Amino acid sequence: MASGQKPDPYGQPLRVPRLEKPPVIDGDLAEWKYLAFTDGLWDILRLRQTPWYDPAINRLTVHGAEPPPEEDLQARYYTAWDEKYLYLGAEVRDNVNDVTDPQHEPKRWYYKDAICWFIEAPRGTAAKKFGEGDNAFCFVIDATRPSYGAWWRYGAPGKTYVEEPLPKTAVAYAIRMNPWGGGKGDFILEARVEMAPTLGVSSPKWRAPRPGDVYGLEIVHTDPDGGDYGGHFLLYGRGDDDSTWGSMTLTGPIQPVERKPK
Ligand SMILES: [Ca+2]
Ligand SMILES: [Ca+2]
Ligand SMILES: [Ca+2]
Repeated sequence: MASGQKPDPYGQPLRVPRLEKPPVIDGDLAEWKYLAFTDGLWDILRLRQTPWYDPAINRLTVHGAEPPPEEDLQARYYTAWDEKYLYLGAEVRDNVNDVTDPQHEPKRWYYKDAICWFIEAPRGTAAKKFGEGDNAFCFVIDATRPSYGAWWRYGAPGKTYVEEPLPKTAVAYAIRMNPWGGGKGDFILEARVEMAPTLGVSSPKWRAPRPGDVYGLEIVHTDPDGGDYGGHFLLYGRGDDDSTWGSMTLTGPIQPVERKPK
């Protein structure tokens, strides 16, 4: 553990590589997915085996005729960085795209299909809930790209739970629906978020990123599929308390997995 930081709650450091070439944000992850941090395919059955799993939070919902749980939601998530940006991606199979919310408010991404990266930068000493240094970068999987489609929840010195759209100049994202032709709820999300105008606003302790810097990371993926509040995957964390978030280390570039000739 680096000094002056909360311990890694799971003893499982998440090593997030730097990209040498900036991706094109077009809804196709091919140019960087093998150079990013990913730990493969997630579904509810795998989540159930993790140390942060809580059946009251990590769950899927049934609204009548539903496919088996592994077909309700399965996803691969990708995370990387460079000098200026965090790069965030996901390839998802979802049985229903649901972005309507009976009590819609712009900040209610969690009542819609959405993927959020919760980032604490730098990883601090005290447990907080969206205080200084805590950020959530949230993408509603609505192909019409509404004004609340890219959302930023954050804390700052003296402020908690600030809710606003990600500044337009700080974010680029693309959503491609039904990318494999196998399901209308399936999608690819590709995004980049500029760090200085987001992480730099949230904490005066943030500095331009370097290999070895440690951030907190949790990924939250909501999947209501009809009705109000619904399915919810949490990776590397147990909710808004940043002491439950995984420990993410920025590393130098990696090479794709090599497949050996026979
Ligand atoms: Ca791309
Ligand atoms: Ca689903
Ligand atoms: Ca869904």
